[in-house]
Amino acid sequence: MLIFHNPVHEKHAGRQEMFRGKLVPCHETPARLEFVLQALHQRGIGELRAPSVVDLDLVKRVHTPRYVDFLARAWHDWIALDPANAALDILPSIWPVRGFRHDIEPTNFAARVGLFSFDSGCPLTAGTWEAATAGAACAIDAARAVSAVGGPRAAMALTRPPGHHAGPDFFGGYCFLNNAALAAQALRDAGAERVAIVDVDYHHGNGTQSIFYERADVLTVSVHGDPTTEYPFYLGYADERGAGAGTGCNLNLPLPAGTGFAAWTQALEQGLAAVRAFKADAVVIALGVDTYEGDPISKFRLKSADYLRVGSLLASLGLPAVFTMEGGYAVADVGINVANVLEGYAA
Ligand code: Q9C
Ligand code: ZN
Repeated sequence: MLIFHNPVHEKHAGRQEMFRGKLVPCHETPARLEFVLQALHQRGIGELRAPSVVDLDLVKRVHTPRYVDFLARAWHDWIALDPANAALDILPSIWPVRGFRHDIEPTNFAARVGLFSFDSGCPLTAGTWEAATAGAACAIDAARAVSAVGGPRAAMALTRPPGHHAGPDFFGGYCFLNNAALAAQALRDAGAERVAIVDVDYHHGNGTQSIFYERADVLTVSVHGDPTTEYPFYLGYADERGAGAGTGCNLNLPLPAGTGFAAWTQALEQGLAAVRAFKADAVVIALGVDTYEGDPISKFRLKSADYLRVGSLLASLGLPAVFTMEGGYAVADVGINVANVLEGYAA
């Protein structure tokens, strides 16, 4: 598999996230990706490639231009408030909930951060823009590679920060730019008429769902922890089927906390059947391995060996595929679990 890895991912390194009234160390750390690179190297899986320069025009068709402009300038604006802010990360503290205006972009910095975010667990840091745009480039390059005549059948964007919680105009859930959505759009632009996104991260891919909710050309499928009890709580229910032209083009398969591999596999098979029925020309896999039994913030019970089977199930679609790296926080085991998916996929 061709693997576009983000060579500047470590420039995004959040220090702390809000949890139960105090700031705690971030779960989404640079070490996660280093463990994946190490496992792939050890097992001789994949061919590594650095990304090209990001296509910002494409990014601004998936996200709103004003959100992209906000992200690009956020750190500069933060330092302009007070040079001492360089020692701190940006965390939102105020949000425009129901009834507030979203059409006006305030000049106040905290107000702008809140307008473009949805939780206080996702620090924006000095290197976030550089890392997120290089990751977006990995996703776009992976999509263009599998679309090229004579290109590989599958490619991966091995990057962080992850992307699937980032919506049209907001960050959150450790995500800033939606790499899976960017890959899907790049596949569409390269000629695929219908693209499916299969999100196997533990958490519902709310950002991806929102980006494509009213579109008939991209099917979004997500297997995830029931939002009644699991993050992101406010989206990801089974009755969300898409809207307008996109009605019927979103499938949520929520499962209760505690779900093991047998029941999880049944849900995935249902999702893959929907992809087949949609007659997708290409697929994007939003690959989170926080479904792992050892994950510190998630509650499914997949074992490392199960990920080999996850890979072979995904391969059974027989479609050109782009993988994006999403969650997985049992840091030392993220590498083996991702490598198992790719090995199972290749076999
Ligand atoms: N104390 C992804 O997996 N907060 N994002 C959890 C735990 C948000 C996960 C709080 C979890 C987001 C890409
Ligand atoms: Zn997750």
